[in-house]
Amino acid sequence: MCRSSKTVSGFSTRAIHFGYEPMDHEGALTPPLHLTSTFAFETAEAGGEMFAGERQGYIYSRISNPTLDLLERRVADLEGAEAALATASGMGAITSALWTLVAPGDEIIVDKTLYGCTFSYMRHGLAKFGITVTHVDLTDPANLEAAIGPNTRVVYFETPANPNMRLVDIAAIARIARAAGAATVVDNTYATPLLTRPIELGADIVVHSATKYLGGHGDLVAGMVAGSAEMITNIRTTGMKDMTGAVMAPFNAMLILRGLKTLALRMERHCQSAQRVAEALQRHPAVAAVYYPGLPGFAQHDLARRQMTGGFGGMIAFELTGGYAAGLSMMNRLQLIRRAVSLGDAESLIQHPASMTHSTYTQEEREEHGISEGLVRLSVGLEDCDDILADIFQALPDSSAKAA
Ligand code: 4LM
Repeated sequence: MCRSSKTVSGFSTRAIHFGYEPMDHEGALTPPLHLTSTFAFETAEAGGEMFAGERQGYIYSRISNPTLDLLERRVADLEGAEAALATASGMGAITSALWTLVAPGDEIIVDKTLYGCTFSYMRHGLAKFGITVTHVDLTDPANLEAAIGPNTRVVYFETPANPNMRLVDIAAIARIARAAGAATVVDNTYATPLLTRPIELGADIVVHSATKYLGGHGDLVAGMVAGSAEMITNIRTTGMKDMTGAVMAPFNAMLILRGLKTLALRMERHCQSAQRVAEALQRHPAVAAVYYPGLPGFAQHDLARRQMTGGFGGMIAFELTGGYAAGLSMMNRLQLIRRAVSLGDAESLIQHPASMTHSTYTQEEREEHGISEGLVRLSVGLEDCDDILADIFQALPDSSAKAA
């Protein structure tokens, strides 16, 4: 394993240098790509000792790989965690973690609003194996206090939540969960460790779709889990090695290491542009509601200021006065912003959750879980903000209002 580089402190400095010393690798500035499935043992005895956990070393890339190892240590450092695990996708991160943490008869309490496939995994996946999945509105910690019980093993949520931007108070929820002996698992995909570090606020595990901001360039699908060394070892050797097999390819690890180098720069720009776009949308007569944590009128703006210490993010949800039909025709008039799911890319992306990312909910479930049919989700990209605004304004029903 690579020896750590000199003591470094700033977020970007660590995102660029942490855990890698070029002089350990022929002076190569960029960490080598270990494109190998398996590793040779010096002797048969050495191989046996590695399998028995008596000797350090690489065995097989479904367990660990030097390129993934560097990414894992770097993400752990950025999240303020002891350890991390790279996975094939965000869903691979979520499923590997949860299959490890729960067993039949256990309960998992989840927030009302979740990414569509996470919701589907809870409702149709975990539930099928004798795990009780209870949806609780975690925006009010008192609801957790009332719902948590002796069988609750995990409390799981996203903040900001996909797609409606609801926030959950990580510190308050983690305190209640810990007192009841349950682990708090936070999906930090929207915020990234630059904006919010859940583990520092008391959460036990952080999961990511690294497909999004961590990779940042829309060229891969990947996930990460971060937490204590003990938990990550369990998730690696149980949930990932034996249950999901959701291992990240070394080439993707290399692309994410490249993406991380500009994470802070990119997030700063995403946040700045999203704030401007949210403010402009809010002033437009064709817009009925805008959900963005950086708006003073956002219902949980105070929590956002406390918890999203690095900025309010690049994601916006909004509804038009003309509802569903107006939202879809506005999307169809866009010329620069791409109609696509996913988020956190350089390109601005727009999608309609009810018919796309959250079509895994029935209409009744969406209603019950606060995902309105007319909601439109915008991932504000890295293009010039004036161009993003111009595209939105030419597409909105009443284009007489001026862009900011
Ligand atoms: C999307 N999202 O919303 P993989 N957690 C969150 C997510 O938004 C996603 C995942 C996990 C979208 C994908 C199409 C908060 C995904 C799952 O797609 O498995 O890397 O992540 O547009």
